[in-house]
Amino acid sequence: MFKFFDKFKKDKVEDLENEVKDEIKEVEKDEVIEKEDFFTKLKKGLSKTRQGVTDKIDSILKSYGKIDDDLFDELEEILITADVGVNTTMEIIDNIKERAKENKIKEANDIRILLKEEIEKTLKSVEESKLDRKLNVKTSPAIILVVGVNGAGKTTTIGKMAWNLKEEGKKVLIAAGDTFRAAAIEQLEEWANRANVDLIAHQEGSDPAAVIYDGIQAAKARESDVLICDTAGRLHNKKNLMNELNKIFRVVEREYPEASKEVLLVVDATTGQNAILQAKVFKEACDITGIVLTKLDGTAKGGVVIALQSELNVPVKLIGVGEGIDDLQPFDAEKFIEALIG
Ligand SMILES: Nc1nc2c(ncn2[C@@H]2O[C@H](COP(=O)(O)OP(=O)(O)OP(=O)(O)O)[C@@H](O)[C@H]2O)c(=O)[nH]1
Ligand SMILES: [Mg+2]
Repeated sequence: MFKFFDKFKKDKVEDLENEVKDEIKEVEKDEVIEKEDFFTKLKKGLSKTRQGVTDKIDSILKSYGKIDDDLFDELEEILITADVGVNTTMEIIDNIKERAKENKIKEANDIRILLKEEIEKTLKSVEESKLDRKLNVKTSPAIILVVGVNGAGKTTTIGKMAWNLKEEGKKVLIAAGDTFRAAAIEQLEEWANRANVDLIAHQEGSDPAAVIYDGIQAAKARESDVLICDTAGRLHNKKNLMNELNKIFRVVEREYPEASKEVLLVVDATTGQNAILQAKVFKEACDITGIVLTKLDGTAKGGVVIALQSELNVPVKLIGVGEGIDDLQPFDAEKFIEALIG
């Protein structure tokens, strides 16, 4: 009788152990799929730029066979069309020419590797100290101020970022600092619900700095790890924008000096060279610590990330490759080139 019971117990334990092992295998499989998905998503997100850049480069290199000046002119045109920017493009092409001469490269096809290396060099051209593209949220508390012109993708990015940080195990709070219209607050509320994080909001038309003030007090009381603040992009002129942002910054300095600070500028990749101009204006108005480049999935102008990096000396930290909550990725220069040029 006891023997039977012991065997029954042993079988049960073995069954349970096998079940756990199976579950672990499933989880490991999911992780592999997730990792693949990340890169696949990036590749898919960059497909329009790839069609505009890589495919054209491929056909030109094939059609030329040997290197000559016309080939370089055509390469130059492709990069400029992809919004790599005139100055940055010239620099890249000049370097390739020089290296091709030095290394006595004659075959057009051998240019590809030089091009890849030169783009990578440009993407990594920000100061060494700024090459860390991780968000400054390692120590708690942290505050992230999100700025940018209207329609750039600030609110959407905040939703995605809140979700990502929550997935990492952080306690996240959002402050609705864009008080320009009721719809903006509702939109943020929707994202906060989706990401399952709390939101601090006032009524439409109220003082944004007061919302941020309340957000900070709430973050302290609730012991939040990260407070993410939305701001309005719909300001009539540069002076207005600077005044409002400065007021917010003063509140943060005064009320939350212990928090690590990140000021993220959100720019829309589909606006191409305009994104660079915007970034320059904001850089004058405030101390931007990172750039988020959104809507890369909707444009053939993905080359703008290269120009942004070479002209601004501010690291691109995140990229948006779709409208879904999981469509925000950390920017990785090597993976970006791999997805773009292969
Ligand atoms: N395809 C695509 N669409 C995006 C991405 N990021 C944002 N969007 C879309 O861009 C539009 C504007 O985004 P918002 O987040 O509302 O932009 P905002 O900067 O908050 O705009 P305002 O509040 O008007 O200043 C929305 O329709 C978003 O879905 C992205 O990475 N890819
Ligand atoms: Mg918004």
